[in-house]
Amino acid sequence: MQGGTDEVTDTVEVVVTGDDPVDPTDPVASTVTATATPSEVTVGDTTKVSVDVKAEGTTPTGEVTLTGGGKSYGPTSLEGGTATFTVGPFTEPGTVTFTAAYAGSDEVAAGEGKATVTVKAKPAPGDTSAPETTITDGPKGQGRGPAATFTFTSSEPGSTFECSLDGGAWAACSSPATFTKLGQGEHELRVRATDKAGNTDASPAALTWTVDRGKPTVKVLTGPQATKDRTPTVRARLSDRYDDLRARDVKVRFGDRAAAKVRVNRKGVMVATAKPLAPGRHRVVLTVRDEAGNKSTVRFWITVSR
Ligand SMILES: [Ca+2]
Ligand SMILES: [Ca+2]
Ligand SMILES: [Ca+2]
Repeated sequence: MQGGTDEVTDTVEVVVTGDDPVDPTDPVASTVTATATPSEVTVGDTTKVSVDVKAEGTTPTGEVTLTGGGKSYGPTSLEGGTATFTVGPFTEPGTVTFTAAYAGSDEVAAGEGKATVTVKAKPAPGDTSAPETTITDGPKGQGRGPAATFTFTSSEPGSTFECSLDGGAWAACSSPATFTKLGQGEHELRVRATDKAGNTDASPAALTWTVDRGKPTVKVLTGPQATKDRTPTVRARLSDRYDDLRARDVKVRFGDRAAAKVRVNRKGVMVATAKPLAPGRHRVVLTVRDEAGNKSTVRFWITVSR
C-alpha cells in the first residue's frame, strides 16, 4: 500500500510540501444521547434504550456498544444516527446506569452517553385469603376455676386476634389470654385471627368448657340397716348439676376393703356390693367425685348379724 491512503506505517515516509496538510481531515465531534423508554420498570421487566449520535454536518455511521447492569449489548450499527437496544430483564430493584459507547467513524469522533433505568421491586401479590385460627390450649371439659387461660395461633404470622366470651362482643386479645370471675356453668370462647392485609377468619376457633364448683349430691337409699347378708348391698342416688356420674366416679369401702362391685345406672342409682364381711359392724365410706373434682363423702355403719 502506497501513498493515497490514510494508513501510515513506519516504512512510509510522508513528505509534506507546501502549506496544505495532507488528509485525514479532523473528525467532527459527536454528541451521544442515550434514552431509556420507559426509564422506570419493575423487577422482571425489560426496557428499550435508544442511542442517538449527532454530529455537525453529517449523519454519523458506525457502531454503538451499550453496557450496564453487568451486561454488554451490541455492537449495533447506527441507522440514521440511531441504535436501539432491548435491555434486561432486571433481577433486582435499584438504579442501573447504561453507558452507550459510539466507536466513531472516519468523519465523526467517538463519544459516550449515559441512560439511567430505575428498577422497582415487584409489589407483593394481593393477599385476599383469610388466616386460620387455632386454640392450642385452654380448659378442657369441666373445671372448678373461676379463671381460664387460653393460647391460640394463626396460620399467618403477624395476625391480630379478637376474642368473644359467651357470645359477647368481639374484643382485641392476644395469646395467652386469661378470663377471670367465670360463673358456674357452660362457657364458650371464640377466637378469630385477622391477617396483615385485613382478612379475618370467617370460621372462628371455639372452645367450650364448664365451670362446676358444686359437689355431687349423694342420697343413701339402702345400707345402714342390719342384715344377715354377708355380702350386703348399698344403694344410693347420685346427682350432679353438670356431670353424669358413672361408676368410675364412685368409690365405696366396706371396712378396710373396697366394694366387690359398683354400678351406676342411667338414672344415677348406684348399687355397691361388698366382698364377704365378717359378722359385726363395718364402716361404709362412699365417695363421689365429679369431673371438675368436687367431692362428696358419706359415711355410715352397716351391721352384719349372724
Ligand atoms: Ca391472608
Ligand atoms: Ca377458621
Ligand atoms: Ca358438680
